[in-house]
Amino acid sequence: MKGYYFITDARLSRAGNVSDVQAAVAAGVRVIQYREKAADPAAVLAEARELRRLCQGALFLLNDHVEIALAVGADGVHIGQEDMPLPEARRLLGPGKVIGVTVNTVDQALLAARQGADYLGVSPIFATQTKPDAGEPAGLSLLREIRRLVSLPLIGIGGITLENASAVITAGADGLCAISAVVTQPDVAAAIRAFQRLFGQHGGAG
Ligand code: TZP
Ligand code: MG
Repeated sequence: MKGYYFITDARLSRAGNVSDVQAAVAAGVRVIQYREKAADPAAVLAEARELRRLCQGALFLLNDHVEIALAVGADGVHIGQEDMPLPEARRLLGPGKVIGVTVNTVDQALLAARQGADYLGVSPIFATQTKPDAGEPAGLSLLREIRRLVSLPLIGIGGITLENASAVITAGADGLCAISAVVTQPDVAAAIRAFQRLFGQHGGAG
């Protein structure tokens, strides 16, 4: 979970999810999350199958859709506070799959850790327009506090740019995701590599 964590956003993307995921794989990203809020389940299933195929060598996670994750053989899911509860998702997916949980408070982080989350998305660190219902920016203090109490990998998300990303890492994030700062760029792989360099991570050759 260390380094740059990629999440698709077809609405903001210049080149589309397939191209963006190819760029992320080429850049050596280790975790790729397919997040699609607008399409119907049949379309999500079809695209998930295609993206799954592209993600050899990287973990492929489904946002929200536990049943689609199972259907396409994804490596796991990422769920929020209003999604299927973690114990239920774990029961369906089994112990071998990755389950990440979005948390907005220390209490949510402690509960998710107790319930067996594999990593936490701490959100939103800064103000974001990408997820209108993300809630009030938590700032770096929430990340620091969760870091103090929880040993799981922490992924910072929300309003992260190249300018503020180092502060997120210093506050205790193992990884981070920046959506708009990456998928709106003409060269997605180059944008990802710029974030990876902040971790001293070296991307692939493509
Ligand atoms: N979850 C919490 S904030 C967010 C998600 C999916 C959106 C992050 O997008 P951006 O463009 O990096 O602020
Ligand atoms: Mg969700």
